[in-house]
Amino acid sequence: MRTFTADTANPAAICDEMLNGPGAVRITGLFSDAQIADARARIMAHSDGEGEKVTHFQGAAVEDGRANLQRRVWNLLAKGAVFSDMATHPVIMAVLRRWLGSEFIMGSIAANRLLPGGPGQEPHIDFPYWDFHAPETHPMGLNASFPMNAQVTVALDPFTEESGATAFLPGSQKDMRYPTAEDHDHFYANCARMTGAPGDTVIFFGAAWHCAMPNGADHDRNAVLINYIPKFVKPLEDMPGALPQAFLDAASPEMRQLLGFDYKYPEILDQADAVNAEGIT
Ligand SMILES: O=C(O)CCC(=O)C(=O)O
Ligand SMILES: [Fe+2]
Repeated sequence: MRTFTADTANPAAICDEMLNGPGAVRITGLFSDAQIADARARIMAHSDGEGEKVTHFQGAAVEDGRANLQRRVWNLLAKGAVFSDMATHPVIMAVLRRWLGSEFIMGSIAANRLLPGGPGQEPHIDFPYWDFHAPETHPMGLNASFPMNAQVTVALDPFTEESGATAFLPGSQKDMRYPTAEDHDHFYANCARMTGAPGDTVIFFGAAWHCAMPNGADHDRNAVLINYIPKFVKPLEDMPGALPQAFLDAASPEMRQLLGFDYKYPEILDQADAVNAEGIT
């Protein structure tokens, strides 16, 4: 996995790594220590104080009663301005404009906190491919020749092999397939790890097989996970529905784009202005 800095984060080079290379890159130096500390404190407080939340790819942990050692905090935009700053970071936006088209949107922004002793996840691919274990529910021929997903992971604690840094199988994004149980041995034997220091950021194509790994360290392993999708894909989280009106009213142009406000469909066309609304003339 190549490492870029805020200064060297060339969108074309990064997109080539994501599509044709391992599928993931690391970018260092995007966030200040104060931003990371602020984000971490908010996530710790929300995941201490709230009851269990919906989770995914955790079937085995639910069965053995350890699901509560991996905690989700959803709808992060409502939980601190620092999360809006992360989601709209100009270096990330520049990469994603090239990757998903200039009018891309955000599908979800959540935290994943792995407590010490916390379990890993099942190897998987991410939304909107996350139910591709039932490929017949998707269009025939769906493949990874073009992206409909980008994942951004911001590490808020040391991401080490011991603490459960995300594992991924380099190159697996090229073969659009949900990993089966028979694939797991190959995955664990050949995976790379998204290790890094607090503040390091990984951008990856969520069609690559990946998962959180068990946390064997003595500290929590927190991360902000952001899902981005093209403008025409239905988002995972209903963010406009979950955010206060004051947040929506004050949203920056970048945030309005991420919330889908620049792409108005579906619309009741019977009630739309009687104009020619699409076409080149
Ligand atoms: O927290 C991690 O390391 C990965 C989480 C993940 O892949 C997911 O929840 O989809
Ligand atoms: Fe994932």
